[in-house]
Amino acid sequence: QGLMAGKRGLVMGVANNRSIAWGIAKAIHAHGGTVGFTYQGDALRKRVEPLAAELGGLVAGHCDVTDTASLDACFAKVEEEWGGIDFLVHAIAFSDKDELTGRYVDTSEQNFSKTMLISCYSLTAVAQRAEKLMNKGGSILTLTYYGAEKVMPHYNVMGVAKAALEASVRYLAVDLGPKGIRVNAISAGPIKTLAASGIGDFRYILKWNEYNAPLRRTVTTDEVGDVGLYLCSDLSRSVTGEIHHADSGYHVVG
Ligand code: 0WD
Repeated sequence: QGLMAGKRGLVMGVANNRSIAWGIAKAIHAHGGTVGFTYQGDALRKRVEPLAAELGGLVAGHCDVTDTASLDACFAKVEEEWGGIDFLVHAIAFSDKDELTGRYVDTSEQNFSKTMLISCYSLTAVAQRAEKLMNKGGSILTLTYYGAEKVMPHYNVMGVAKAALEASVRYLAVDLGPKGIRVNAISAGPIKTLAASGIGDFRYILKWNEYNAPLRRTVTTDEVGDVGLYLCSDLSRSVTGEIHHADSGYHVVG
């Protein structure tokens, strides 16, 4: 029973119970969907396994998107267990925190490449693999931030990577559309997660959003989870290539 009844999919990017990916996984599960999880390395395995168990989900294994073998292994596991998937959530990003402060102009080539690989290219890498498992169509969802559209203090190279990620959403939507596979992004307002704690002056950004967003508050992972539920479900069956803001409306004033 429910909006996601009979639907199965992979949620990548749960680090702990404050992760946006976890908010989305909970919402999908609450509406009858079955969720598979990947974790990055042994340290996160200890956090992700109990969370997956809480939702009766599948643990697809270790996946570091910079390691093709681990990516292939996770998708192989999912294919073996389920045959196919209906949705895939990509909630993965990384940049050296020394470069998430100060000036963008000082970005190193090495961190630029690494940030682009993990935060942007990885969506395409997972889409290639998801396409093979979405024979009945499906929904691919990623997470982006307003720093892709406007310069936000300290977001720097991550803003450039998110701009490329948003462009990737549009190109992937066109390529995969004929197969009934939709590709969208949620542009989430700032939330205090592990990844966000690497961004300089993050508390100030939260306050700024709280004072200036039309709804006069920040957003929660559960709220972003509900938007994720909509984009993964058939309710959004006519929506693809979209960057959907879930930010208390901040983007209309920021
Ligand atoms: O304010 C925020 N928190 C916002 C986050 C606002 C708007 C967008 N986002 C985005 C992030 O950029 C990211 O794409 O949402 C996505 C999820 O981020 P999150 O929920 O804020 O952060 P977190 O709970 O830390 O999850 C991100 C995870 C990693 O966690 P850590 O903190 O350990 O780096 O991405 C995963 C990892 O689990 N990750 C990787 N997964 C596979 N391979 C890799 C990798 N190489 N690198 C990071």
